Amino acid sequence: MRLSRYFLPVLKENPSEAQIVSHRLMLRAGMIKQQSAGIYSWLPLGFKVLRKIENIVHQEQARAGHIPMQMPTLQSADLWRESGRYDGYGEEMLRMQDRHGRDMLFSPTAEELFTDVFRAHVNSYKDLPLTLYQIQWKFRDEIRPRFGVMRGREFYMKDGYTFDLTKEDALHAYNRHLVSYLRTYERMGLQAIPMRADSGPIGGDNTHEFLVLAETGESEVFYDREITDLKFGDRAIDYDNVDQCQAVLEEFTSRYARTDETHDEALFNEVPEERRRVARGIEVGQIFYFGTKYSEAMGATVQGPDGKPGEVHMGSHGIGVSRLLGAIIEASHDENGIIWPEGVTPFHVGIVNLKQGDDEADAACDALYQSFTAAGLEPLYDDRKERAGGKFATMDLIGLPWRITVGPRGLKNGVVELTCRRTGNSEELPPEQAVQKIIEIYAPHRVHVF
Ligand code: P5A
Repeated sequence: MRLSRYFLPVLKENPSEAQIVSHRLMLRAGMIKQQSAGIYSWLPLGFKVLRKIENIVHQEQARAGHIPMQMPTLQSADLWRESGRYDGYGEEMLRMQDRHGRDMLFSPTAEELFTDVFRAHVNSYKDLPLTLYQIQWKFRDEIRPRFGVMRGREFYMKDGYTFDLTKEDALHAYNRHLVSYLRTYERMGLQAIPMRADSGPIGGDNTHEFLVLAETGESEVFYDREITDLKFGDRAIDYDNVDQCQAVLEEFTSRYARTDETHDEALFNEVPEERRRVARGIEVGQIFYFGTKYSEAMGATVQGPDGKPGEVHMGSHGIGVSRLLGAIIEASHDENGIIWPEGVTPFHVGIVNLKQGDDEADAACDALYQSFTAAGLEPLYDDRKERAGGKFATMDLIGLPWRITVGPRGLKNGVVELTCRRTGNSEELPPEQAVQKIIEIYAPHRVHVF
């Protein structure tokens, strides 16, 4: 993309309504525009990162054997009356009526809808286990929407639903989700710690939240510092292997880590004092096992091996896809702007032409642009007739991890400058070598687009 032709409405001034750095930077970098409280338009740069995050989620779900589909955002209230949640859900549910006076709602979550599809089409235990999921807009009429996309009213969520014949199988599905989520967040450059939590209106006793440590997080968290040394890394996991998934669960959840909702001071005090940490965290996901709560209320059964109707054990598993943009920026920025991890960056590399209009500089930038495009990478080429300082400031603000600076002086010596956004380190090297280096850096981050 050439910046002169892109739509990147960056703001020079700090927007006064933004209280935290991620919200401020998303507005300044022209990623989102507020339309009403907690409701945002996703401008091209923000939309691009949202898609990158979404694609990583899809890819890791596919690896775990989970099946994507799409549900409507508007639902009939009758389904929620069946589960008993219509009256109980409260003010957060946006309710409306259609022209016939029928009660409708904008989905805040979709346990009822998935259970309805299941009961309509799945009859036999032979069709289990089954995990269906979607990535779809949700609406919760939060009393205090704030911090930009962190606590929106309309937000984008991955929500998955597991259907199993026994509690044991359902707990394997739970573990499988935990493992796949660890991997998902790490690919986005995040450390998200699974913590024992409270299940709220979703229900059930088994639940973990995934928290990214950040001073601006809304949850208070208590944990054993040793947890932060754990890395999922590039392990090969067979997601159908019960023991393997169980082992990862135990590794990542055996140390003390709880949100304030479930915090137990006496248990916490058993952790050696020098390892005890009290901090704040951003909840980027939550997994639940709630047994037969919805299947029973809504009459979803399958025929068991003995020919009799058998119960269906369920869980649901969520990732805050739009919230993740805020969480990533909170975890990765400096005073000049965002620093995108390679896995989610909107463009792979920025090209800054120091002397637009100079034949040699223009030709060198065009050649770099072609090389990246041919290699399947997306460069953002700042081809505007602007002073260098302004171009650097824009690149730093929007946070591309790598920048190539091209100017007549370097070209005389056959070199361009390659700069790392995170460290600020630069090196001079021939253009072909710069291209090669960038290609290698991104090799582990290629995202197959669904
Ligand atoms: C799990 C999937 C559920 O709704 N039902 C389907 C279960 N869980 S949850 O914890 O309530 O939500 C899942 C994740 O969505 C994000 N989230 C939000 N993001 C932005 N703005 C909001 N108002 C908001 N509410 C929830 C969180 O990341 C949460 O973990």
